[in-house]
Amino acid sequence: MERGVFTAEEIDSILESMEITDRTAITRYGSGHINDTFKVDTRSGESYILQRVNTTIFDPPSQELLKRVLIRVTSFLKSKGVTTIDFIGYNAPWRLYRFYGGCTVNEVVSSPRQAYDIGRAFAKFHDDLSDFPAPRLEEVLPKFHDTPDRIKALDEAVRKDVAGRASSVARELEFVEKRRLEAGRIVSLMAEGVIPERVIHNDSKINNVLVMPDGSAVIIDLDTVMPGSALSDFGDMVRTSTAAAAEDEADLTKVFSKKDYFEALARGYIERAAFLTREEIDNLVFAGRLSTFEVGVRFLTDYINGDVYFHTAYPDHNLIRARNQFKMVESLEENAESYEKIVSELFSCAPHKK
Ligand code: ADP
Ligand code: GN1
Ligand code: MG
Repeated sequence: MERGVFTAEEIDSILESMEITDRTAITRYGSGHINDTFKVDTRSGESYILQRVNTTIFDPPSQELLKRVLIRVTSFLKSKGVTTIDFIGYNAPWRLYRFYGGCTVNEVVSSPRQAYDIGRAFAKFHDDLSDFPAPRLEEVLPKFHDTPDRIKALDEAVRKDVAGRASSVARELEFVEKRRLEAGRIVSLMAEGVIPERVIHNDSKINNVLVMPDGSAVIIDLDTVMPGSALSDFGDMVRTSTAAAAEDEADLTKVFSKKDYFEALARGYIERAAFLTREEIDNLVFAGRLSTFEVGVRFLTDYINGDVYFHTAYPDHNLIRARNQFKMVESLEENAESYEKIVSELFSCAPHKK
């Protein structure tokens, strides 16, 4: 999907409706795949993030629901003293919030220490939300991590083949076919009540974490905070924070999961996530493969559908991403045994329920 095109006049009128009348510069910002994000500088020296939520993914009723959910979640986090997104204006689909200057956003991890910090930050996020009050948080995007449902969407895309691309991805479809059966493991364990439901982020990739100048982490992009399994978040951390290269690296020899990053990530997460159950711990390594596979399936589906969901910068971008993710899955499969060993060693010295 192309990024949205907006004139300076359109953006200024949105800003005026949010009482910002002294802007000096508007710059496209970040590399998110979904929303249109701008940094706004003002004469007063204050900077803001202005964001237009994707209206294809969030239709008008979901926009209103999303706003209510975000206000519930951020108010709850703020009541606990957690630094979070601070909405200054919210005129759906547009919203404005404080720009955290001086922070760093990484696309790939470049040291085990960074991976450790990411693991710890999301464990704290889960812990902070562990006593989220009733009623159950509404699901703005239902079945978000229902992997079999994502495969069903792929099957549907192949059947319709609207962009005439299905025949060119036979190898990738075969890769999916071989893993179809195990894709339902986490949703089934949740349905059976073996894996608990928690309030989770659902999009715990590395560039949704701002690293503040004092080294602390602020978790952003809360549009997908919904009930789900902590395993989905841990899985997406493994996908993005143990990867040696970015998710759209085309040279597949550079794409693999790094064992020292995994060790650090898992250590950071497990040390802080004292709430984890035995069943969750037992599925952490599997979750890494599953989340990576799921995102690969989604990129492939979008490629076949003619690039209607994720922002793309060139025609084969989604295909390059899908191949990259499947290479990463292979690497995680190869490392499975050693990663299981790391988790069981970490678990044996951690203060969890046994
Ligand atoms: P998307 O849903 O499109 O991924 P995000 O909310 O993640 O949108 O924002 C896109 C990028 O903008 C982030 O990866 C980050 O680089 C930057 N960003 C978002 N919010 C802030 C903020 N409050 N301060 C500084 N940078 C931010
Ligand atoms: C999207 O918005 P962003 O870029 O943080 C997507 C995630 C995918 C991710 C893959 C709402 O995340 O689910 O895992 O791309 N977000 C949505 O990089 O679909
Ligand atoms: Mg994002």
